[in-house]
Amino acid sequence: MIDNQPKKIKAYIAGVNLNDPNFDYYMTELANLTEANNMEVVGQSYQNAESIVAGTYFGLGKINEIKAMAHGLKAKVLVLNDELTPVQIRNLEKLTKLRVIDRTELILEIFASRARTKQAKLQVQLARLQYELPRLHPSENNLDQQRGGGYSNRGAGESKLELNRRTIGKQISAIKKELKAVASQEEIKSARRNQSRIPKVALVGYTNAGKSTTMNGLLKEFSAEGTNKEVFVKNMLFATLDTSVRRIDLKDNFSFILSDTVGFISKLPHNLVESFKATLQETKDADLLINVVDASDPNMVQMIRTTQNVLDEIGVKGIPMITAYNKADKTDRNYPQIEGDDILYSAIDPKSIKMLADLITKRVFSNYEEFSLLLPLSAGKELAYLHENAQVLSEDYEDDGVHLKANIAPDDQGRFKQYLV
Ligand SMILES: Nc1nc2c(ncn2[C@@H]2O[C@H](COP(=O)(O)OP(=O)(O)OP(=O)(O)O)[C@@H](O)[C@H]2O)c(=O)[nH]1
Ligand SMILES: [Mg+2]
Repeated sequence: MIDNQPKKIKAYIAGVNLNDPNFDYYMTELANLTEANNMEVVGQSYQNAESIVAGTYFGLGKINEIKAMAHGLKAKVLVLNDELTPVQIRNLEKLTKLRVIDRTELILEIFASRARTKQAKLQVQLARLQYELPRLHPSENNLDQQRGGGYSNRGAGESKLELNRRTIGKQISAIKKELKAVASQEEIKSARRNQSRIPKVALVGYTNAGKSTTMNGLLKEFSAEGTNKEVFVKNMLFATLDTSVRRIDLKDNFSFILSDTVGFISKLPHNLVESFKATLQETKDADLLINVVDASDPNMVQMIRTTQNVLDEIGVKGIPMITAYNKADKTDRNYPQIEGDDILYSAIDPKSIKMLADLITKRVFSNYEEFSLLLPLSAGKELAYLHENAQVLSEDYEDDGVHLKANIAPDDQGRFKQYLV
């Protein structure tokens, strides 16, 4: 059989451990990220140290060791666990004769290869340019030739550098402008959603945990549009880079708005988080977060911590949260089951999805209260509002008006005071 697959570039991964208890976990993530970027991890090593060596990241002895190991394993690329300074990258490339990629560039490359929509593409491009800007160097002749090479005399190099900086600067402001235009359309849509009382629930969590699968499960069970509105699911890191928003109609007239968004990983580059602000807005506006966790992953606890750290970084505070332990079918535990405020479930199991929906209902509508109302027949607008924004339990048209029983959100209760019976 002829193997048509292009050969994967071999990569050696390495990092400096500054006595960090999570170091091994970060290296596992780094290996997964490297594979996600279509490279093959052929070996790895690390150095324990009190501090990073300013000019070269590792000490010289370690660099020589890595060079020998990596070349022995036919690696072409050295992937490092932290964001490095431009000087460190350049020096390491000279000393190891390998292409050096730091963690930030690796994540940016994966995002770039996954971006499909205009907004995602612009956001990734913006983060990339912002990463590159301080990394331009006088020895570089043009933007395509980012590193190494170039023996131009200093004066000429510097003016070229200024030109490159200006070009990138201009590109950055052009992209920001375009993003603003895209974002303002999104804002109009989200403002409309925010006006309505329908609760907003956001799926969040570590990448590949099963957020999109959970959304599809809920759509299948509870949406009139059903499978037409399904979102993209794949067993890979960062399958989702956009936010999808869907309406879920539960039984008994309960509805909520559900959003699915980009997944998280440790040490997400700050630039990337910044440029994905618009995408993450839906999470900040939510009434309830569902933190989807892969319960079959041995690093589950660190993944939960990672999600919490990213939520802190994007400024999501004080929103109630359900922790949803997914992929229970890959564990030996009984599911679905409610565990305190949380749930153990499988997103591909209808019974699990129904239990998750019940839990969401309980949490989201817990502060709703039941009222008996009598509305005059002329109050058509108020009636329509109740149907849209409250849970109408019963409705009888009689001579004196419309007799209603409804569960009403706290913010709406004042509005219907005059109709109480
Ligand atoms: N066995 C099993 N597989 C699941 C379950 N839920 C999701 N998966 C699989 O896990 C992989 C990732 O699922 P997604 O729903 O794309 O995960 P995500 O959290 O949206 O991931 P990103 O968008 O990449 O951050 C896919 O291959 C799914 O089929 C589950 O309950 N059981
Ligand atoms: Mg997804």
